[in-house]
Amino acid sequence: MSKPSSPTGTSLSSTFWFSGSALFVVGVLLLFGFWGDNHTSGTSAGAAAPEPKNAVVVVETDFHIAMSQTVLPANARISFVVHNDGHVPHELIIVKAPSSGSNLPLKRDADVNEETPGLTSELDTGSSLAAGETRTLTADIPAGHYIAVCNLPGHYKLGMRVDLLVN
Ligand SMILES: [Cu+2]
Repeated sequence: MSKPSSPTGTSLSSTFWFSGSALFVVGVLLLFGFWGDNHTSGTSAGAAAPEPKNAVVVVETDFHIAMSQTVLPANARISFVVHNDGHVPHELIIVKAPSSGSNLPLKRDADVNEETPGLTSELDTGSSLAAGETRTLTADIPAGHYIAVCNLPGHYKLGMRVDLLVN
């Protein structure tokens, strides 16, 4: 009992975590804002309305996934800015699943079985992100219920899953 998990310690660390994530979100939004300015100034026609820029910030830690939005627009081009803020590699997949994210079918090594019929993958980082790495992926997702998962061995069961509603 030398290291009690005091409520003070918990709230302190989550305060740090939130401020770190908030800074990262602000940085990404600035990045997208600047990019948008440069992009629109390049078009001299001026008639075309700028497309809405849907940027979803995904911050992965050991072992949690935080997303800036969990309700997403259907059939819209969405940029997922995935950042690994943990100390070990993480990946991200988004699969369509009929039910809640906590009971996906697993393989023997506790990975989500991505071959399960009905678990259509809409996004996949392909390889894992190293600690500190950021990767941007775009997807155009049909309406439905989805689950974002880090599917490295055991990470799903450790809590790296988020339910998403696309509508
Ligand atoms: Cu992971």
